[in-house]
Amino acid sequence: MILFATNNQHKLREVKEILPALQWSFLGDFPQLAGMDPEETGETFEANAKIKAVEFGNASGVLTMADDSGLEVFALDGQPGVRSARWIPGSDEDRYLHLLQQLEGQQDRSAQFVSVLCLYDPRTKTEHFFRGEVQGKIIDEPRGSGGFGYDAVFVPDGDELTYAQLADEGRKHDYNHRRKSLDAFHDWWRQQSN
Ligand code: ITT
Repeated sequence: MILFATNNQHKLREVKEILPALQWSFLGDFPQLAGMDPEETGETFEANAKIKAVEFGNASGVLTMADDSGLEVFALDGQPGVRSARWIPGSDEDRYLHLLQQLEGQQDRSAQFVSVLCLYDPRTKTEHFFRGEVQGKIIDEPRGSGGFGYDAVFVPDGDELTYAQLADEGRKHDYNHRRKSLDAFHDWWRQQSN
């Protein structure tokens, strides 16, 4: 059993969809973790994923995985990056509209989504990292209603639809950066069990 430690219900749903065969537990299964929301003080996805995995792992005592993820936009020097969830106050929609505003008149629309998973074992105090990246571009107008975060404005390379439209069609995971980091973890996990 692995605790997937996230307060983000969209991530939780994606993990269940992507790796349904693994025995996951979630924060709601551990009353002692209620209300915990570690401060993400790191400057990298790795550092923040580790902060979350270690804090929840030590508090729960079980094998724990945390995801730190975000959108890096090249014309904005990698912003919003590790600050994707809290770039500006407000809703996901406020944040992606802010992004479109920042990119007004900008020719270079290239961007990438990154997901870094940290798996932490509180018994041995060791951790492992798994990374997934998807390159793509930011479009001018939001499209689609599925998914979350910046999904409505990101089109992965190799497709014409946004992540939100792909999610509407049940196809976001054909690309999903979180699917890639979870695949990397799953390959490693199966090797460990052999
Ligand atoms: P936890 O820390 O509790 O897991 P969080 O939402 O605070 O939840 P992060 O700090 O990792 O998680 O921030 C991730 C943000 O990056 C998320 O809120 C979105 O704005 C963006 N993001 C990550 N993955 C995304 C995806 O698949 N689609 C759209 N936006 C995504």
